Amino acid sequence: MGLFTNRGFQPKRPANPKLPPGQYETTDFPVLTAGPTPRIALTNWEFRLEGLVEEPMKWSWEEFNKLPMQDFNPDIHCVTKWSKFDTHWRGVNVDTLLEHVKLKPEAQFVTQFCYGGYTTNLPLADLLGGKAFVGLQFEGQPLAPEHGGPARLVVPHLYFWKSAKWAQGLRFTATDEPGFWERGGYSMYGDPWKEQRYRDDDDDAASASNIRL
Ligand SMILES: Nc1nc2c(c(=O)[nH]1)N[C@H]1C(S)=C(S)[C@@H](COP(=O)(O)O)O[C@H]1N2
Ligand SMILES: [Mo]
Repeated sequence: MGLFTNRGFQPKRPANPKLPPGQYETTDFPVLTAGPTPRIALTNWEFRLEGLVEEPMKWSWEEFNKLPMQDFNPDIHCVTKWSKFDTHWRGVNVDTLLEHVKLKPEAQFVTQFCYGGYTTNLPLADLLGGKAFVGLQFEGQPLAPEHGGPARLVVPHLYFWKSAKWAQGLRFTATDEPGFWERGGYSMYGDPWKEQRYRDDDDDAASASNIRL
């Protein structure tokens, strides 16, 4: 060892500021699905807003495709620890969908529900303000069935299990109702930057108060 060699002063590769704690970057797009991939005929497809709304709303595939669409280029973070940067999506902002219903004041949480039966929950605020969208295209192509096509939620600021594939609609609720993985012990909120993978990682009161297993 030379006089000036000291392991403690080795220059360290700076952490990637886009990478949440405990994650690694991948360029693949892994498929994570609990169960078989549902096949949905576009003629039967619909997307619904229901629960605590004055009048429920639904769109056929044709109607949904006439809604204003935008491009979104989020980084996505899976709880199984892969993160994928700069993905390219086209879809409908959830704010745009909500222009078509009047929410009841008690509506504070949302359950995303799906063809195939998967559900996932989150606070209403996490779908608002341009933070979430229903994706119809990925990298310039119609969204592949294994990734949730024809349409899926994308809520990139939360772990990716909070982004329901084969989306069928949003149900507005007064309390935070655990969905599929949440009933199995995963976080009610799932903030990758706070590494909220499991229920035990959740902030205290906010997420614990309304749990109904
Ligand atoms: N309907 C449905 N949506 C789902 C899932 C699922 O099993 N069914 N898995 C979730 C999980 S755990 C993850 S990590 C992402 C994976 O999306 P991908 O397969 O497109 O990577 O979808 C989420 N949405
Ligand atoms: Mo996941």
